[in-house]
Amino acid sequence: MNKAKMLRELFKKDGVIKIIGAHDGITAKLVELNGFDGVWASGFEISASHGVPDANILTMTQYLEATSIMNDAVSIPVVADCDTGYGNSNNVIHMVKRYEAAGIAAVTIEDKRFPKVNSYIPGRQELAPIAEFVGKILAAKNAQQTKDFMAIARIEALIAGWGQEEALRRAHAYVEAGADAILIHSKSSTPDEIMRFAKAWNFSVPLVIIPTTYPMITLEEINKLGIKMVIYANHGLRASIKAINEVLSEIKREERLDTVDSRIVPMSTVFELQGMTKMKEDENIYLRSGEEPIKVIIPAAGAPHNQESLEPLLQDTPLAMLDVHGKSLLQRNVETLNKSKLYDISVITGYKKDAFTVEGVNYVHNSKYSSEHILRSIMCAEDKMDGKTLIIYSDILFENSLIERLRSVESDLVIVVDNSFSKSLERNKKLDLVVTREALPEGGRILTYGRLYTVAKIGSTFLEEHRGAEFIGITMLSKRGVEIFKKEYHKALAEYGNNPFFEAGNVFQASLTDFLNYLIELGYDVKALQVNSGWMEIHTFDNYRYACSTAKSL
Ligand code: SPV
Ligand code: MG
Repeated sequence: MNKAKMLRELFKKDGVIKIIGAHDGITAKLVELNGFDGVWASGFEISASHGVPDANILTMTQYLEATSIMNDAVSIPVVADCDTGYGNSNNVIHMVKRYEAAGIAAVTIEDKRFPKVNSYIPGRQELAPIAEFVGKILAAKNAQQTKDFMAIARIEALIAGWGQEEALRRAHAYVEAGADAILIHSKSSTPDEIMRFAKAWNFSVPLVIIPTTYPMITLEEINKLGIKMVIYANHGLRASIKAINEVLSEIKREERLDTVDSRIVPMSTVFELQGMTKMKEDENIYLRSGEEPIKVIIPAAGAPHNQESLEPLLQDTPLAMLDVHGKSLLQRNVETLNKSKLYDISVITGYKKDAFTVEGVNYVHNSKYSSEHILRSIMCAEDKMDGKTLIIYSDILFENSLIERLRSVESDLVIVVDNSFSKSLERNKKLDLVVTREALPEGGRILTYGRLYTVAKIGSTFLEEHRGAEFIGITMLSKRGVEIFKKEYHKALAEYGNNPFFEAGNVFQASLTDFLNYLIELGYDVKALQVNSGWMEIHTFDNYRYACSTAKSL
């Protein structure tokens, strides 16, 4: 339904139509979100938002542009304050064509002389002769192209001090000329003169009021007077000026930002109002590049476990949210992934889930994190795995060069391994060891040319002399790899259930490495990409200190 029709329907329904002033897209959205029936595209607000008086200083095009921005931002009707119609009847004809074409539901024109001045400004409030204004209404009604578009005639006789009789005389003439509603304006500090006018009103044409100076009038009283529409003209603008002023003066005074935090909305609220969520959804569908999209899953659910020296730091914080020189581990990894244009990142939370504050990722909660392990956490994001997927442990830091190397790999199931781990062993940690069928090149300097090695076995309990490398916690699954992963996972669940599953007590407690072993035993080809730098784990306090000092020196 077009918006003019929507407004007409509102006029047909019982009760008072409530519209409120706005001047830009975001205030218009707030009007809609707060449940008002429509937006009042206030000339006073639009002028003020340009920093100029409400006295036809702006041109019609400027008012129309602001009004269209509001109209485009909302799905409710917009009633445009068109002052005197921006000139004589010729200007009114042009104005109606332009506003109607822009999808505005209704225009109001007031019976003052162009250029007008805001009704609350004492002094010059010059009324147009009745005949002149009747001509404008005729011009407006004749210019409109669709039947539902409304022209509301605004009477300024009470504002100009010409009294009730003149107001009623004008109102009758404007109804005769075809006005769709009569806006009777008053600057009295009580509703008395409006009440008198409304009580004397015996036409079926609806009445509209703007109770700015008699704010004590209730909606119920308005309804009882038979007034059909109320315009709360400018409260949004005035609220925002007060709020902005207070916050700005405090920032100036305090010379810092955090003291005003509780009085401002988070950025996320602005993003939401701007329609960022919808834009992101659209991007997922329409924004395409030649590259295959890659999903990222970061299981970060686990509570501290076997990390004695770090545990005091992990009382209230999951490891992924540990601060590494001013940014959490997760924030750093998300930025690294973003650098490689990977934005579809799902983080599985569990332990201390409320501590996860990194923005720009999807959070999926594994409520059974205390009895389940990484494999189950990964599968909490199963529905996200619908194409090439990277699984990255949350307790490592890595450079995006690793991601770039993985991106060019053509295999279905690939893990990243490092065999420069004699130092890691000294770090007293249970490693995920990897044995490859072919020997990995050894030494500090290696050239692999992206060669992949076949994984024979992976786990932490087999003999060290068999070890070839260490799994660093990054796995890449191709689209087919994802299909294999999901299919075999469900089979494993069905077949093993609560029975021992490789090095784990059962499938629920299985690590990713148990599952990779399972895939290898089933005959799938799991490949290893060898690296010997560009990452580090955070398992001990020493690791953590090293990570902080590295981050500091960057
Ligand atoms: C406006 O909001 O611009 C109005 C209402 O026209 S008033 O300020 O009361 O004139
Ligand atoms: Mg106005």
